[in-house]
Amino acid sequence: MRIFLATKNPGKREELQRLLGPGFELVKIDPPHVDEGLEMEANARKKAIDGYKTSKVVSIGEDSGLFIRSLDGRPGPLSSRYGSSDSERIARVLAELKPFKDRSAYFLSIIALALNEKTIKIFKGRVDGRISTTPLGNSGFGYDPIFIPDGYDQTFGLLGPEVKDRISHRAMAVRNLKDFLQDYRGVAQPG
Ligand code: ITT
Repeated sequence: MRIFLATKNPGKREELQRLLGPGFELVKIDPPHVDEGLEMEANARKKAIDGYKTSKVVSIGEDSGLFIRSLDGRPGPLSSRYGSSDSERIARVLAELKPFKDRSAYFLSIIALALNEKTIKIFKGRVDGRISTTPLGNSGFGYDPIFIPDGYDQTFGLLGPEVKDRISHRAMAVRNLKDFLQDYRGVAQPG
């Protein structure tokens, strides 16, 4: 099954393709400029609908972010805009978090699936953890070098895709999406 994905983030595309597996061909298109606000579900919807309008094929959009308790949920919906590069964003988070003892945080992923311009389904996933004191590991993207998921003592950057693809926010959202698509395909293409 071919699905279009409107994203400018290659790390996100790579992960989504891996998680969807070989039964799905994820075609990346550059999103027309989407004005992202603080409402993550609305952002995901906009990206999915833009993808559908461009491709006229079932499309997904994802909005995700890192929420840190001691920073009142920042960077949250602003995760991709918290600095001009991953290393700048990581440095800012570590600097802001320095005075705090509580380093707990979670990643949230919201995937919107546009079956057409009007029919949009939403799938969510979350993984809890904490922020490390220094960046470690190069695997993944974004804040992976500073996020230690609950139950582990290493960052996603060190744990790599085998672990991340089992427990991440995106893995959880994609599992729900795949369940839906399997049923949807069964109904749309009987036999
Ligand atoms: P598109 O909107 O074009 O898809 P984006 O990178 O701007 O790409 P978001 O608006 O959803 O995507 O921002 C998500 C940001 O949250 C992302 O850029 C990372 O900084 C961070 N993030 C999300 N999921 C992550 C993950 O699995 N590992 C590390 N960082 C993640």
